[in-house]
Amino acid sequence: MSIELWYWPQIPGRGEFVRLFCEAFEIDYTDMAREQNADALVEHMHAMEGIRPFAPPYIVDDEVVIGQTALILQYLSDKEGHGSGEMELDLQLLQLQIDIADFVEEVHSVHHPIASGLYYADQMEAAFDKAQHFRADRIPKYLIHFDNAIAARGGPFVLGQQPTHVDTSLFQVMEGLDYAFPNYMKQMQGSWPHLEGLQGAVPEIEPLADYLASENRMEFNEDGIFRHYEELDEQ
Ligand SMILES: N[C@@H](CCC(=O)N[C@@H](CS)C(=O)NCC(=O)O)C(=O)O
Repeated sequence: MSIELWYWPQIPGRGEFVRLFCEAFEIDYTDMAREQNADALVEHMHAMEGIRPFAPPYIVDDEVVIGQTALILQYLSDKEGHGSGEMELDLQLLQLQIDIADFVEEVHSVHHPIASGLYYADQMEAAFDKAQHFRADRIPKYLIHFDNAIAARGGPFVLGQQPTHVDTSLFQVMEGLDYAFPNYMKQMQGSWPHLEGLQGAVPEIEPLADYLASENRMEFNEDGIFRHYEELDEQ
């Protein structure tokens, strides 16, 4: 049965982390709000009873409803048999996926440092200051952390030769940073060689290559999480 993915239809956002995993591992899913619209997503969220996800993305798998990107990926990976087969290692993969979620939140807070309910134009000054710290401290701290995780087993993926949900997510992180901070990422090229290796290896996972070349693959844009504003990428 097809899994329902519910996510905002206009942006790649956090939904893309779920899509990439499903596409790479050929998990059948229906992108509900892209087939319908954003109103359908809002209606669906409000109609749910019991313990509900706080925000999209979430999935519906028959009776099971799960929110939080990291948890969705862990659930699907476990269910479809794409984990390591060892509980401790699977938990470490989840740990990395939660690190990625933390980083994604920080990426968003660069262009929305004061409030996510305000427009970027209303918080540009704070965003400019925040971006300088983000580029100088936070990007290298996180990327070196992820690079070390890949290096532990020699790459190209975190588990070595076997790709997992962490690899498809790290790929999206690197693509997003290249889009949002092209000057910075160019200047820092070679600083995280294992991550760069992973970024080259993930698109070679065959079903994913087809998806990435298709029109279903959504471009980054200035309504999403990874946004390109020249002033935030000034060197
Ligand atoms: N920690 C959650 C964050 C979910 C989240 O912030 N979703 C955004 C879209 S990417 C949203 O719609 N947020 C609504 C809100 O925070 O009010 C995850 O990783 O899935």
